[in-house]
Amino acid sequence: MERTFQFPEDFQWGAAASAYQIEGARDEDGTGKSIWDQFVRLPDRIIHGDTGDVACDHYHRMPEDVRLMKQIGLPNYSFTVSWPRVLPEGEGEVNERGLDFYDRLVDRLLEAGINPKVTLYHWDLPLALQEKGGWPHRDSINWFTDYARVVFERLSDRVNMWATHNEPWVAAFLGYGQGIHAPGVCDATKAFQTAHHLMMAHARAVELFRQSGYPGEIGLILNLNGLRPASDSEADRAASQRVYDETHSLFLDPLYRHQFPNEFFDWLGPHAPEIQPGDLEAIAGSTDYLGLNHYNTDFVHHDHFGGWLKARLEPYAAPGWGKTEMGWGINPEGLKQELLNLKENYGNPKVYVTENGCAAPDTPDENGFVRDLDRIRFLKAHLIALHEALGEGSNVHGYYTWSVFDNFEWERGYSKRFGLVRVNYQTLERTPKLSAHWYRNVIRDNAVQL
Ligand code: GCO
Repeated sequence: MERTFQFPEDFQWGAAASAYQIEGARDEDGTGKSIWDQFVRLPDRIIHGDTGDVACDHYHRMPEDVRLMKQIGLPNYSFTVSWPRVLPEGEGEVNERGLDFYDRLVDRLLEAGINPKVTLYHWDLPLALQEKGGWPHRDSINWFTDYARVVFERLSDRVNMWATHNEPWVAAFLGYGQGIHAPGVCDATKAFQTAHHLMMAHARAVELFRQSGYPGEIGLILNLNGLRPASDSEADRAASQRVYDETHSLFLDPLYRHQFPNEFFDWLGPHAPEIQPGDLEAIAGSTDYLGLNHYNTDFVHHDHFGGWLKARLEPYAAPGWGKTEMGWGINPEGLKQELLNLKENYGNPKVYVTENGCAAPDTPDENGFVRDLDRIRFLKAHLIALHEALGEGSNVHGYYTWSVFDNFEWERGYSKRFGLVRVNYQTLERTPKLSAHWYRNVIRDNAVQL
């Protein structure tokens, strides 16, 4: 018998993408270089040597892409602004042609009846600022706040939903810790300092937003994936707590508990970030909502040779599920657990699921059409898990799937596809997949059918 999972009347549906992953046009209209423009040119960092130079060519095809978003029925679209397109040197002179692109994008979206949601930072730090020390430098807080002011002033008359950062954990620990993302630095201490400066930059930008009286709400987007100790051993449980502290506590504790994870900092010893007087007060309460990105769950093993956390992750797939094309364990219950964890341990803040989706094999037919039943199964199961969390009191108000289009998947280049819409990277032709048609019906009905 078919079951219907009906969502609340004002539930927010949408899809997300990010500037470096879809725009291309990295040398046009006065845009500056980002740390990703440099990183992708280092040998062996990106599969197949792919770059974001062209990506989906969204910069030139934006009107067509907005029409496509309307066609697939998106009421909301979450995009990010490329900092170096707006401030080529990261600070100082504004590149009006770069800012004009986002101005036109917002107008096109509103004309199409689509609400724009703007994230200021999705990892593309201007290279000029990295050369001045980057996020490990305390000045990064002011650089970001000045950049935020430029974008607020241009778009805040039409944009009412903002986020400061997408996934500060990734920007800090993959960019400055593990070195598998730009700028490719491998330094745990710099990574923890970066995470703190990202939180301070978030807080100062929110302070500016609120003091300026801009309309709407502003939040922070965190990747909060599921963690399970690999065994009941004290060593595995302690390792799982350390991974939880780096990926969750480091960000959630100062925001919602008005404290830093001090025991974790003590364990980290020399890697712990330098905190200045007033920093905690600045971060505490500095968000109107939390954006929750969730993809997968991992087992956590203690591993004496497992990097600075002395831990090793192993994908966990729930019974009846396997792994996605990214090798990530599929566990829809993990999304419900993350939502209920926020409810039970962090004061049940307002939450939007700002990213959820999967990389799938996506074999096209002769017309480029992809019958992605596996992606539909993934999305449906996660929406049902979200619905269950709602029923248990989660303060979740929306869901954005990742992603609108297939796009540049960072160190994996174009080898992994997450989109509702297939992009043929030779012709740049866009073809909505079966999941786009399915998602349009979910949005129309504000419900999921099982
Ligand atoms: C992230 C990023 C996206 C990724 C997506 C798939 O969450 O890592 O926001 O840029 O492309 O999550 O990995």
